[in-house]
Amino acid sequence: MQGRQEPSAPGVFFWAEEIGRALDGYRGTIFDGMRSLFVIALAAAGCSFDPGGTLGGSETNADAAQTGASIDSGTPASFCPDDPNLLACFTFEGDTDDRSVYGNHATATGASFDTGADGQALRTDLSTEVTIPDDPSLRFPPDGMSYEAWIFPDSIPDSNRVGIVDQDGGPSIFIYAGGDVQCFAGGRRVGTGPGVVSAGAWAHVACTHSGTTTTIYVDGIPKLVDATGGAISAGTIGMSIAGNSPSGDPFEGRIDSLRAWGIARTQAQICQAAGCP
Ligand SMILES: [Ca+2]
Ligand SMILES: [Ca+2]
Repeated sequence: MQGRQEPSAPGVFFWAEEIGRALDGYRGTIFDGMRSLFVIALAAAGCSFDPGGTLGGSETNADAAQTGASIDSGTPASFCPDDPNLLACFTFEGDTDDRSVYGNHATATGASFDTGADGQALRTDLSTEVTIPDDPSLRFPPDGMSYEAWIFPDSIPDSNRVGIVDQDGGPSIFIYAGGDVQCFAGGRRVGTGPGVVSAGAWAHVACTHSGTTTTIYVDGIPKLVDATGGAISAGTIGMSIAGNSPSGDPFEGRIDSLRAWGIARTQAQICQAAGCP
């Protein structure tokens, strides 16, 4: 009551009645407003969880669910942590920006974006070129590297190969005839053999090299371990996504959640990225 004149007893009753009438008047407005906000919130929640969504392509979400991929509508910031060992991190949420601390953004021609394993993915065809200019921060150290990505091949080559990620003269992942995932690192090219990835389905592929040992993972499971490698040589002309660096061997399909690390990630870490149970 500070700052107000103390009312007389009848004045108090009058004042209370006035407040009561005012509240009666506001009650409906307040409840209507709350109901409107609730409806808006429900609509927003319904929209964000709509599996049909604006991205469409429910068959790919089903495929992603089968392989354990996250199918939420975005990528958490924790996917691209401020970790100096994370050399490049692409979520492909409508762009080819590198969300690592280094910001090694890719330039893309002939690329588009489509439903991904997590949010949106990069969609590529025979005309697509996605390249990252060389930068010292993009070069792997001699004793540790990892690539990991979700891929959705539209087709599997009958012969030759298609590039997933390649640092010319440095580490790469290619898909060879019949769905054979091959990794080059530490002076050696090794492969899983055919049949580990298929057309029309999401698969998580990863390659790590420790300075001696190359491991190729598919859906978080080691498919090839080779301990006869040596020091990693890093390329110096940049990196290509969905093709050979500097050109050729284009990959047709979708690529999502691509990371390059300057360390050999552990099986547990690869498995987590692959959505292993
Ligand atoms: Ca994505
Ligand atoms: Ca090359």
